[in-house]
Amino acid sequence: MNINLVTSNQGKVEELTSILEPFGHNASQLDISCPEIQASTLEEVVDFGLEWLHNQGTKSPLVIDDAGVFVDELKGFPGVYSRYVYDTISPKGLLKQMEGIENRAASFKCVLGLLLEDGGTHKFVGECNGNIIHEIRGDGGFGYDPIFIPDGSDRTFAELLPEEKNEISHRGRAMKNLLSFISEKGL
Ligand code: ITT
Repeated sequence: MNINLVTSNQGKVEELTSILEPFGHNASQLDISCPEIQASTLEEVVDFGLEWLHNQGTKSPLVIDDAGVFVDELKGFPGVYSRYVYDTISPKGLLKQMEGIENRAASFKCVLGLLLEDGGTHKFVGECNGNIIHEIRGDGGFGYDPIFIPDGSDRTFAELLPEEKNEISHRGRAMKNLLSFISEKGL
């Protein structure tokens, strides 16, 4: 299948492409920023984005990806505001907000939205639990990767090889669900 990845985020494009290609799918980026509504869940953002793209007549099949990091002690913040927090205070600023917080538990969540040529829409979710560390570590990945250690690892997402991150990440897990769906449907 030829899939359009509708995102402005290069890090997402690299990860999604490297997961799709071994399964024989071609992926190309459509650098369109969907208007993002103020919503309390990633799912609502994805539903709105899919409807908007469908109404615009954007070439399908296409995939959108909304993701964020949810810190337990901050009641899930930055969560749906992850992009805004990244652009304003950056991961360093988030570490500053977390000074003195002992419970560092956090999770990444990714919701993928799929719009098919017949107008059908589907969502796929993946999560990854772990901890926010106290400093920036590693050069790989993007976004908050240098401050997050997934459960079961002693390295941050930014210290893992891309294929190691994909194996356990929120996005990798959501993509596994999407790939099972398209293979079951014979797409
Ligand atoms: P698009 O909406 O154009 O796809 P975006 O960067 O605005 O790109 P999001 O709204 O999903 O994407 O923003 C979520 C932010 O969370 C993103 O900018 C990153 O800083 C961060 N993020 C998302 N996935 C991540 C990952 O796998 N590792 C680290 N940080 C991630």
